[in-house]
Amino acid sequence: MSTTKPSFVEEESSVTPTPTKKSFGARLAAHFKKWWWVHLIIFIACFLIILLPVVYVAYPKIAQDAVNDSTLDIREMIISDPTPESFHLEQRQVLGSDSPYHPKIYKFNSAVSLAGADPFAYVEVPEVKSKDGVEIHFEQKVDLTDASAFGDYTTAVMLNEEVSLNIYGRPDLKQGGLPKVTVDYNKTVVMKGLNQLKGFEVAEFSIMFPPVNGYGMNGTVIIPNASVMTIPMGNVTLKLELDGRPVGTTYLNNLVLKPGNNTVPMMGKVDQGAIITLLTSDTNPYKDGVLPFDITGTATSYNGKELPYFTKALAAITLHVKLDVGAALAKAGIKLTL
Ligand SMILES: *[C@@H]1O[C@H](CO)[C@@H](O)[C@H](O)[C@H]1NC(C)=O
Ligand SMILES: *[C@@H]1O[C@H](CO)[C@@H](O)[C@H](O)[C@H]1NC(C)=O
Ligand SMILES: *[C@@H]1O[C@H](CO)[C@@H](O)[C@H](O)[C@H]1NC(C)=O
Ligand SMILES: *[C@@H]1O[C@H](CO)[C@@H](O)[C@H](O)[C@H]1NC(C)=O
Ligand SMILES: *[C@@H]1O[C@H](CO)[C@@H](O)[C@H](O)[C@H]1NC(C)=O
Ligand SMILES: CC(=O)N[C@H]1CO[C@H](CO)[C@@H](O)[C@@H]1O
Repeated sequence: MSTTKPSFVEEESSVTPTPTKKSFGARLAAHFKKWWWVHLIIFIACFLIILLPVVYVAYPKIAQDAVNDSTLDIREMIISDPTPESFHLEQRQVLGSDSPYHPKIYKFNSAVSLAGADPFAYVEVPEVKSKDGVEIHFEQKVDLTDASAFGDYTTAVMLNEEVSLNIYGRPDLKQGGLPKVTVDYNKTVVMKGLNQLKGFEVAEFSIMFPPVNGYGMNGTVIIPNASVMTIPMGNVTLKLELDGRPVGTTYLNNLVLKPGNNTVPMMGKVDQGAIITLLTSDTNPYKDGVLPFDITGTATSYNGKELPYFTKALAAITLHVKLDVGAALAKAGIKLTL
């Protein structure tokens, strides 16, 4: 065959098979020459039969498995500029994955909800290369699609030590040269809540007698925030009760709860007459001058607008503090004989 001229071979295979006996190799070559397209089709078919299930069945399943097994750890969630219908959100989260694949997850719209409840907003998660430890940081304006569901979420955050936040979406994912597949992203992230502001205390307080601009009390409160959330509560109004009877109102202005202990100035309008009358009455049960107050949030306002979802959360808890009113009155120049 190596000695035959190409022009002759061409003629031989297309016109008349020569009776001359040829070597096995030559016959094989001739066979392929003639039937190459059949072999090509068989080869492609085999290739596809093996490849297609890998690409269209196994690969999406592997991709989905990897997404299912990945974890999400929200490290920082900063809410700012709240209005009754929206807020600005800055979030920092870290992806955990022990998958050997590092697909690209395209940006996707995710529904965010208190686990098991209806979504309260949609958040766009940016494109990320899925790799263990990769940080996802984004900032955006979030419109509340269900402000009442958000109120349920903020209330759950206020009441509980831990809160489950669900993030659901259907991102496209791409691994190397393989085609894009759409996967289900359904993660429930457990976050620390405010745990009823456990550890709340009045660090110091003074009584102004007579009241200054209507305020008869001021002081400093410490509000612990065990969560990773920064929450702008705005101007907070709290009612003060003694033995179930209202005795005043306190105000925490421009309150922003940050992770850690928040030291916040407090002003109060207190019914000083009623308190002094109680302390000096024969039936005064608080001989040491220390009064147990109950504090409950009644309103939050930000830029003049009521924020129902924060008010609801604040109204869900009652804080108990014991204040040495006798000593504070003495400091203000009022000596009572208890
Ligand atoms: C991924 O998790 C969902 C439930 O969240 C489950 O329905 C699905 O079968 C899982 N997929 C794979 C490939 O494991
Ligand atoms: C996400 O997973 C949870 C728990 O497996 C399930 O109850 C919920 O229906 C899923 N969400 C969606 C939108 O499929
Ligand atoms: C409270 O008011 C008094 C008198 O005006 C002032 O001396 C004191 O510094 C104030 N305390 C706080 C914590 O603001
Ligand atoms: C917050 O205050 C509490 C009680 O005063 C204290 O035990 C805790 O260590 C403080 N936490 C931080 C982060 O400063
Ligand atoms: C709180 O009230 C003060 C005084 O009315 C106002 O200047 C301030 O802007 C309010 N803060 C917020 C966050 O709305
Ligand atoms: C009192 C309390 O729970 N403080 C926590 C507030 O948040 C910071 C940061 O998340 C924690 O380190 C504190 O322990």
